[in-house]
Amino acid sequence: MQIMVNSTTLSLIKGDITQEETDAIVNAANARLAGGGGVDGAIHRAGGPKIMEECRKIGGCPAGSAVITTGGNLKAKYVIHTVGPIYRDGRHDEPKLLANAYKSSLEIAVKKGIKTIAFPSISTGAYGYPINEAAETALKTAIDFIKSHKMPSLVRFVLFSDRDLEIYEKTLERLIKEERSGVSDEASKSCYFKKTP
Ligand code: AR6
Repeated sequence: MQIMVNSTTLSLIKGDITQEETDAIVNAANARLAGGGGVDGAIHRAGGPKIMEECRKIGGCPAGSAVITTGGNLKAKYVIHTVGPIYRDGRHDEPKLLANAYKSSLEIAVKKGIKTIAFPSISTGAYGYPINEAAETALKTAIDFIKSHKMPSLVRFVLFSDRDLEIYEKTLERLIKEERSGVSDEASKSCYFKKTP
C-alpha cells in the first residue's frame, strides 16, 4: 500500500529490511547499542562488523533517541539506530517514547539530507509493544513529521509478516478515513492524501 502525504510517498510493504535500497534503514536497537536478535541481529549480520565498530564508539542511545552509522555492506548507505520502549503496561510513557524513536530517526535523516528511509516496526518484537497500538503511533508520528517538514521524499515501513503488514494497512486506512471525515484536527484536514497504485 502506498499513499502520498503532500509530496512524500508513504509506503507499507512486507519484507526483510536488510535488503532495502533506501538511503537509510532504521534499526530497532537496544540502549547499549550492543546488538541482539530480531531486526538488530539481522542488520549486523548483513551489514558486517563495521557497523558494530561504529556503535561501540558511539557507546549508547537512550530510549526515544537515535544515532547514525554507515551501512557497512548493506545496500543502504546509512543505518539509523533507534531505541524503542520496552512495553510494560502502556502507562510508563511508552507511546511518547515510541513516537520519539520515530521522530528522532526522521530528524537525523533530514539533517543528513537522507531522502529515502525504511523503518521496521519498532518495539513490537522482543520489546513486546502491542502491534495495533504501535502501528497507530508509528504512522501518526511519520505523517505529522512529513506534514511539518515536507521531507524526506520516501518513508517506508517494512513489515516482517503478513499479519503485521495487514495491521499497518488497516491502521493507515483508518487514519486516512478519520482525516477525511474531519475527526482529526484542522491542520491535518488541509493535508492532501492520494492513493497511488
Ligand atoms: N526486517 C524487517 N523486520 C524485521 C526483521 C527484518 N529482517 N527481523 C525482525 N523484524 P525486534 P524490538 C521485525 O525484536 O521489539 C533486539 O534484540 C520483528 O518481526 O527486532 O524493538 C535488540 O537488540 C518485529 O515485528 O525489535 C533489542 O534488544 C520488529 O522487527 C530488542 O531486540 C521489531 O522486533 C529490540 O526489540
